Amino acid sequence: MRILGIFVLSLFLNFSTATAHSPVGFVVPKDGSIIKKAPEKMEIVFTAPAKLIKVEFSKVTSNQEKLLLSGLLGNEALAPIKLDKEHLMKESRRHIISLPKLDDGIYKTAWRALSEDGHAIKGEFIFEVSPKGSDLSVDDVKLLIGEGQVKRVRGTKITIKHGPLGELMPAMTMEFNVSDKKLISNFKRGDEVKIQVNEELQLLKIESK
Ligand SMILES: [Cu+2]
Repeated sequence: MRILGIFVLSLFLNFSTATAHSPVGFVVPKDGSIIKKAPEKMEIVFTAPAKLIKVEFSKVTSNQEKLLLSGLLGNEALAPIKLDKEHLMKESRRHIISLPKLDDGIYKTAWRALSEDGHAIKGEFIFEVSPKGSDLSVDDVKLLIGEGQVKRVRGTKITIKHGPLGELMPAMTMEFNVSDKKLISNFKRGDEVKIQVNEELQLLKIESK
C-alpha cells in the first residue's frame, strides 16, 4: 500500500500521541493510505475493549502542500461529513463505522473513546481516495501475520511483544485472547513465535519460530 509522503510526519506525530495511553491496534483504512475504491466503512480496533464516544469525520479541503504545514498545527481546512451514530457507546475491541458515498479526496477521522478502566483516549487518522491509489480493497489487507516473543501466558490470555502484523498493526506489546487455552499452554515467557491474528484481535495460530 502506498503511503503519502506528505503524511509521514503527521502519521508519526499521531502515533506518538496515540501511544501515550491509547490501546489502538489498528485502523482501516490505514493511516496515510491512498486507496482507489472509496471505502463503505472504517474500522477502529482497540487492543482492549473501549467505547467510542465521538467520531468526527471530515473531508480535507486545503491543498496537500498546505496540509503538511497547517495539519501539524491542527488547523487544516475541513468540511465535516455527518455520520450516523450507531457505532457510539458500544463496548468492544472492534468498531465498524458506516460511511456515506465518498468522492475522491482526503479524509480525516478524529475520534474519542473511553477505555475499559475509564481513561479518555483519542486519536486521528487520514486516508485518501484517488485514482492513483492502491487496488487493494480494505478487506484485502486484514491478514495479520507476524512474529514475536512471548512475555506471559495466563489461562486464555497471552502477552506477546510482536513486530508488525500484516499491513495494519505496528509493532507493540499486547495481550491476545484465545478461544481454547490448549492453543497456548505449551508456550512460555521468552519463546520466539510466529502468530496469526484475526480482525477481532483473537490469536488464531501460534507456532515456535
Ligand atoms: Cu498488536
